[in-house]
Amino acid sequence: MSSITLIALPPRGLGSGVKAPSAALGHIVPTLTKDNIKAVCYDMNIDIFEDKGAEWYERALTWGETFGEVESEIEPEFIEYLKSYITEIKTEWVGISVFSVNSEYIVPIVCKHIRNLSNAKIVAGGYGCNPKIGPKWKQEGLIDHYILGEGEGSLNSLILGEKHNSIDGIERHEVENLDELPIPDYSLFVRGNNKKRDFTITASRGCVRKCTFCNVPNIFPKFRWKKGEKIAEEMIDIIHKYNPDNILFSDSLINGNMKEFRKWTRLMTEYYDKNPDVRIVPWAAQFICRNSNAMSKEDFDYIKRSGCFNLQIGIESGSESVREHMGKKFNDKDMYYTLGELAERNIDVVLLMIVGYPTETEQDHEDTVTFLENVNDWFGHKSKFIVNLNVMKLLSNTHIIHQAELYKWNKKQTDFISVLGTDWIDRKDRFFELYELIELSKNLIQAHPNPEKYKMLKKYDRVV
Ligand code: B12
Ligand code: SF4
Repeated sequence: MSSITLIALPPRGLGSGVKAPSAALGHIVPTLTKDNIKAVCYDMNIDIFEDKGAEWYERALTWGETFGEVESEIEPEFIEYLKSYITEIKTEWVGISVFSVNSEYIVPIVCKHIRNLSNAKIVAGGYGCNPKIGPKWKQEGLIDHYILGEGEGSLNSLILGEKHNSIDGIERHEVENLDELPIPDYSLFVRGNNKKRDFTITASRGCVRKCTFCNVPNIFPKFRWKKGEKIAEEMIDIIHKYNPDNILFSDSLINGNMKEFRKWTRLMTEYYDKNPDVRIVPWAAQFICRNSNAMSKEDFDYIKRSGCFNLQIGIESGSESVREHMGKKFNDKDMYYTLGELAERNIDVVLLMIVGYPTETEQDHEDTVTFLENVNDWFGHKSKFIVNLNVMKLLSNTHIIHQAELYKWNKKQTDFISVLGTDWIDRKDRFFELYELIELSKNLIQAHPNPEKYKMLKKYDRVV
């Protein structure tokens, strides 16, 4: 029987990053078991957090994120920890799950440790493994193979010796029909990470929007979704198996496909109504504002009754014109309608905000200030509003970076000069705007940036 040890690398971040076991492993495992491939799983995030505590985890996070430049004294301690954490490899394969670019620094350290322990073949995958870094790791002998895109099916092919375009190539694998995927399995973590936790469900992959600043349309070119019945089935399965604290959706937008969203929120409401002994498990997800024709008040009732407690909404800016340029496709009226309906039902909202979008004028910035200063009063203090402020960054695989005729930027991608906005929106100004917003939104709960970490990263001149 073929076998693989799957390791989810840090850092994934505090909060859900250390509370919910790796969704990647949870999703890949049952497809492997279906092919009779035995899997053993490690989630380094949860385990480090439990073994070393929150403060150490956060310092290690900064060490990884800054590629060893800040908190560098953590490195020997991390290596020591790794030696006591993974002491033997009994499988013929090791799969490392590289959650994001921020895990790049950890990959060589973990791979060298595995090479010292065994002759297992190593394969890397996950969003932190891209067409540039995968071949580099392979060439350096750190890994034997890399797989781009989704691991369901592609990893089976590698282990079973079958050809697959996503192995050691440039093509990303995307599962065509999400309804054919087995129910996620979180039972194979060596440290029993399946107890008293949050669990992730993926109801769709990709996105129905194509916002100019976002890399999702490029990462997942095709929007794919599961049927409402399948989503409800997965939720009920997770509730019965693990009695989770919360269910988290990994979707870009949980209400991307309204038809299926409506279906599963109704099915879950009916399920709870019919089974009054079952605890209603709170769920959270990313969400988009829609108008009242697309989402009725009844839809909001089912959102609440199916257990929703928190929605993260990419409001991005208080200015309608900035949002329009971004391609968010909702106006102020839709936004007030959505936030109002959520407030009526006491559902908490994380406001994801971008500071210094290239077309942002001073007036646009003022609109954001007004929004953040008043949002609690406007909606009667019924929902908790949590603000997540980020400085605009130009990501490489986005629509906006290709609009060279509109924007000029210097060699540092994070510095750009807008010819559409007021005068300049350079890096310093954007930071100034960020500080101002942090100050002015003190009436709100601040999710990001964490002031202490922000100081550290500022020192390093790197912005998250
Ligand atoms: C939920 C989420 C989070 C949660 C994670 C909670 C948790 N417990 O896992 C939180 C909020 C903590 C988080 C944090 C961050 N995130 Co995030 N996150 C997501 C999100 C929305 C879903 C991830 C998920 O669960 N997907 C579902 C699972 C099933 O998919 P998966 O993990 O990608 O795994 C699949 C494949 O990647 C592959 N795969 C994975 N591992 C392996 C291993 C092998 C061997 C193989 C073959 C295949 C394989 O197969 C899996 C199954 O299909 C994605 C966007 C998205 N929609 O996917 C962004 C995303 C992964 N995050 C991203 C980023 C950048 C971050 C942060 C760095 C943000 C930041 N600046 O702080 C941090 C990371 C921590 C840090 N500070 O360093 C980027 C990564 C891009 C990149 N190229 O690196 C994404 C893609 C968002 C984006 N559009 O840019 N995130
Ligand atoms: S910002 Fe959100 S809504 Fe827009 S494309 Fe990205 S994931 Fe979709």
